[in-house]
Amino acid sequence: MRLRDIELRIVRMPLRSPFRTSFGVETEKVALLVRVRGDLRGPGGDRVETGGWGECVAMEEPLYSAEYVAGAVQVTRDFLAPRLFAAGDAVTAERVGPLLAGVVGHRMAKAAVEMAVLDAELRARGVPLAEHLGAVRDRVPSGVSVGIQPSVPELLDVVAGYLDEGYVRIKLKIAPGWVLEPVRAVRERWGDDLLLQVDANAAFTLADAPLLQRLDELGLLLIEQPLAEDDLVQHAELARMLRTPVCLDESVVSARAAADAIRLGAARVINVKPGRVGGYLEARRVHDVAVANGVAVWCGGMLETGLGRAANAALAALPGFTLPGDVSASSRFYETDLTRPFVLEDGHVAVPTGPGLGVEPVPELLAEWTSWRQVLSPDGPVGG
Ligand code: NPQ
Ligand code: MG
Repeated sequence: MRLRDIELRIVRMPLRSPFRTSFGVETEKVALLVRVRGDLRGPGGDRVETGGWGECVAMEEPLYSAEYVAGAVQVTRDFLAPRLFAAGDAVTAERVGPLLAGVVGHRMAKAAVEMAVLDAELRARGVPLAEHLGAVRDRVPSGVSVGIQPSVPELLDVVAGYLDEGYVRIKLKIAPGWVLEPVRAVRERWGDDLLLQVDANAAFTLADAPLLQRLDELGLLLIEQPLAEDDLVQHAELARMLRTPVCLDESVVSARAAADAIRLGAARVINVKPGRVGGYLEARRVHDVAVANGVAVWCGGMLETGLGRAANAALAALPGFTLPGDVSASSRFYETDLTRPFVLEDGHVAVPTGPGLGVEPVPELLAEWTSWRQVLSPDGPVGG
């Protein structure tokens, strides 16, 4: 396709309740949305106009990863968009990665642009994203990520609420000082059949191995990202000291990183987040590498709006996604979602069936929640 313009929007959405992790507390979701418009040659040779949506999962501050919203805006405006406009007619979702490869890193920014181009192409062709990616399911089992709570009784109340709603798997956020007591309390209250796992968001070091070994008796599905993002070798060392499978999130920034982690013995499970690895096409390659090595994957979450949630549901429907992911209902984080809401039905989220993402922002909500916008064109920024 040929891109006519790229609109960037920062939207701010209230969270239903604060979400505390080992790296901070979030009370509001800030998302950078990318809207591309352009045209492509239709089946009859005529030019067909199309448009697509992308969502950048970078947070406002660089606490989970090095990327952050203002940086993503700047790199998109100054380095990514110009490369795509310069490619003229030759822009396809498959080509976005190669066209942007000269820019080092900034995977979340690149992922959002690729997602928008992919959505635009698929909408023009009438193909759902799930079908394009190779999905084999029409709904995906839904897990929920539970933030660090002020006390164990409050944690038990929050978990009870999610189980009543039907979530099929519970993930507890852990941090120094919030490990054994909360996890043991949840295990004792609901018994051995509860699918339970923990996520440390890189809060520990190898010196904490004796503490983490005590989780072994609690029958967890996995422990996610116990050590630092760039600590693959130490993750491998820790994995040898634990019976609980080590799952990597932050460390897996590409299919190559996934292959390295598997080879080193640093990951028996991988959390796939499309933004973190540079897009849905690279996410599928992470899936393929894992499947080829007998490693289970599941789809992570970044508090996406309905746009990213739709795409994550499509990805999670691929055959190698054998563990329930963090693709929750919209109501997990939002009173009102930007798109039609994703709901929990029998513990599952339905994979959208419409062309492309299969969902779009509700215009009034998009207008209400947009705090900043700028339109980029081949001649440079327009207004803003
Ligand atoms: C994780 N997500 O798996 C992340 C971390 C995370 C669902 O646990 C705003 C935007 C706040 C993205 C907080 C879940 C966030 C965020 C935590 C991502 O590690
Ligand atoms: Mg994580």
